[in-house]
Amino acid sequence: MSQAPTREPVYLKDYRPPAFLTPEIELDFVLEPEATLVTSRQTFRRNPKGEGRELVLFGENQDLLALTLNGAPLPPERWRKESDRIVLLDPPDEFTLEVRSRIDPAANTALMGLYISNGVFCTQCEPEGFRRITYFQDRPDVMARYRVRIEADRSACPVLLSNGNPIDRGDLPGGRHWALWEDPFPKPSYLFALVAGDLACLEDEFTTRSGRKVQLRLYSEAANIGQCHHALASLKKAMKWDEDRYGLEYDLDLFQIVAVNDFNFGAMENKGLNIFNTSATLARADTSTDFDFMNVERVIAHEYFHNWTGDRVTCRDWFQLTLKEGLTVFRDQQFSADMHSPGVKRIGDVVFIRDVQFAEDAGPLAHPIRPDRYIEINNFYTATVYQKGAEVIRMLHTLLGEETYRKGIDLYFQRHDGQAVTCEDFVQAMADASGRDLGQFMRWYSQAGTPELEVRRRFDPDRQALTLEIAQRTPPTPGQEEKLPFHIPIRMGLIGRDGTPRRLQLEGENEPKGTERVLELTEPAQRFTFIGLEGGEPVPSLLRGFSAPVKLDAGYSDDELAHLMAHDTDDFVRWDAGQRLASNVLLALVGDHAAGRAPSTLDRRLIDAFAKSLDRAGEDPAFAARMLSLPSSSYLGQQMQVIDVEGIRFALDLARRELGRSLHGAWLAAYRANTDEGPFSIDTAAIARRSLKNLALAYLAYARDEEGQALVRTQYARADNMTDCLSALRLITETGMPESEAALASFYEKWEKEPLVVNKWFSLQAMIEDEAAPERVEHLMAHPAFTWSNPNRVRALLGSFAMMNLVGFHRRDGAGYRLLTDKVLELDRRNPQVAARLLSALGRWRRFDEHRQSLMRAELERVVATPGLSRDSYEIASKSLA
Ligand code: 0A1
Ligand code: ZN
Repeated sequence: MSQAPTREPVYLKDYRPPAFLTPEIELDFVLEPEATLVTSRQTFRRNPKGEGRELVLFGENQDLLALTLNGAPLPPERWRKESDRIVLLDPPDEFTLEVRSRIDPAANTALMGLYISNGVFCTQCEPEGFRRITYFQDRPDVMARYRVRIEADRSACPVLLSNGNPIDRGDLPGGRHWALWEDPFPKPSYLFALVAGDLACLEDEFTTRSGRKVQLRLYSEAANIGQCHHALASLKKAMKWDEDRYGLEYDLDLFQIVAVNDFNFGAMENKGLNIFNTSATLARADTSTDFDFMNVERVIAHEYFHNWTGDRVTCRDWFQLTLKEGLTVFRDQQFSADMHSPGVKRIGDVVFIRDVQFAEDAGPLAHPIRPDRYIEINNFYTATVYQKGAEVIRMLHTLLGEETYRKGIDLYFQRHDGQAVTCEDFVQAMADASGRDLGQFMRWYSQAGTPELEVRRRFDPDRQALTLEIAQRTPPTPGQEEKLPFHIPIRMGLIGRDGTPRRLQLEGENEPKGTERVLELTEPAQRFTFIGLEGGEPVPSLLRGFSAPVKLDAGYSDDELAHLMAHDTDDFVRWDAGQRLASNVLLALVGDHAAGRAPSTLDRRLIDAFAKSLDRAGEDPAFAARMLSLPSSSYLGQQMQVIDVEGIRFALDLARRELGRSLHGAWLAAYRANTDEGPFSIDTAAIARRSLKNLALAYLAYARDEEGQALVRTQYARADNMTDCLSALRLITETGMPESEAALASFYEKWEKEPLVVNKWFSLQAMIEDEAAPERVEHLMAHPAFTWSNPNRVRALLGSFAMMNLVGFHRRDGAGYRLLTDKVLELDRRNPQVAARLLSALGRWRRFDEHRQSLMRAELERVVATPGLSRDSYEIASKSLA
């Protein structure tokens, strides 16, 4: 029953309250893979705030079997059916509607609504999947109490789950059984969930701070249950942390998590029944990297935190998505910082913002954290809405301070618990709690683009005064030519010539106040003069902790960068100074390459800076690993007018090789000093040592050094954990060591029964940056283990290739672009959400040279011209071309 999707945008300004409220819904499922019967019984009450006489109920991908109002069939003149909805014409003010329909979960390849993953029935309803289950208003401001009866075959589906509390269960003739669930909390339909299948369970218990016992249950296929302990332990940490840091307690007696193989995103916060991608749940030393362990902990926490920021207080409409996502990402960032190293965590988050979100903000798909229009809301689960949204909450936290921020949060829950609200409601609570005017701050919600700050400095030795003149400017984004100035917090300090922090006294102040403060920029340009600076001109340390998502140009000299790297007290600023130094050197190399000069040596300044960081590596190995990592090709590309694919490759290759060679002894020492002999440990310190050890190994391998290669070989052969094993395998293949093929083959053979490890195997090959990449990726698509039905696998192969293989994807003949487009068009018919996401790799075409531009544009035009294209892919491709 596919219907031509409408491509008309939906606008924030058109928001109207729902015509009816739905206080209660009863759902009855008779589960069969190909023909599941769904009966819904909804009570309706006219909304005093609503308008119009019609009631619109959305429904897609289902056969409508019967419709009764207050028990009687609806006469034809009282309703009409359209392709994606039914419209009741002037229904009574109060009534009960019963809808019977039939759906086909086995045919649901889009993984929205009710579908089957490896024999397990499961649901995904955010944002608009519930309408694929039954006819419903299906908008987040319609909140109902759910009562759900599930009936299924007892042997195929011994486990029957839904939100809330189990009420009753029983057996039926013919080998069937049923269960009844009730969720006491009214919720929007996007938080509904159902799971039925043959699942194993890990159980635990958490006692809340008020002494209530909460049952914790984590379900997965039996074969995976041994890899679920880390997730369960992480859940308990998250529950405790939310009590300690936010005063928020879990509110039901049962919390359930189910891991499934096939899932479009990482996980979903359905009330009391989170559904997770196995990739964000399973973790065991031999199969998972340290990154995976941290990621599981983070995602488990994120979904758990949604119980308050998302479920108890939800979004009025989908434009407000960042209300729950920005805030919940900020909360999970705070959590990870508290669990591990705050500085290193912050640097990781900044790398993501700069590599991914800044790129999004600079391209055709740029949008504010609260968009004001969309064609397909699924396309707005973006780095902007999530991660930039989190930066906006972080700025509020910086402006208000921890204590006042907490008052604002408390006030927000006091006012809005049980409601569906807007971003204004959130910021208003912060404003009221702090007494601050946050009117200008709201521009962060409506203006897209990354502000650029330029800092001019003047030191007056006679007055011992340093003046910083800071100007802000935000480049135009689609549909927003002119931007108004933002309210930007700049956390800063001044580092003296002797390396110590100066006390800060602004002109007009009577005395210095501390060594760190937050400057507030609200005008297009502002001047700040610091006085009383004995001992000469200090180096300003600006944007500490990356206090705002902006680009900052302070005109630092190389000496000043070295000074900040050595002496600043802020991890982000120290690291960023190193990144600036490295960028300067790398961009100069790209320039040389473009001018036909191909230097064979590396600027001494970079080598010296690395030598110093290596010297201090013992102080904090995880931080050192960050200091010793070069800027990414995405970050370098953003700093060029035209992204020079070959130039970036050349510069990074040369820098890695030369850093490896000239610091050989130091790398070797770092490798040895950070190799743990005893049993594997996943604690923060052990992860830190592994990160530095494997980075050292990489530089040794890049140097094509005999001794280094021998170490790589040995590590691959002996590794007792996936971090070490995969690092070695990556280096073997990346540097083209002779055993490359054999190593890949042995890895596959060893891990072919572990889908998540097989994904790593696909991804690693897709990311090898050589000319043969397009053919290799195409060849791998014919591998028996490749399948289009599993989003993780598709992302591992095609996603890694399109997003993380600069040289391969952008091969001059356009083979990479063609391959991506061919496959995305096939995938679009099966899973539009995943297809559209992959397509965004073509979106940045304007940043490349003319030859590549025309090849990329041609592929986007081919996409737009494809008959039957999904709304998801249409929106991405057409906006990319605009
Ligand atoms: N709310 C989830 C994200 C999510 C969105 C859509 C999904 O299916 C299409 C699944 C998950 C989160 O923030 O984790
Ligand atoms: Zn979320």
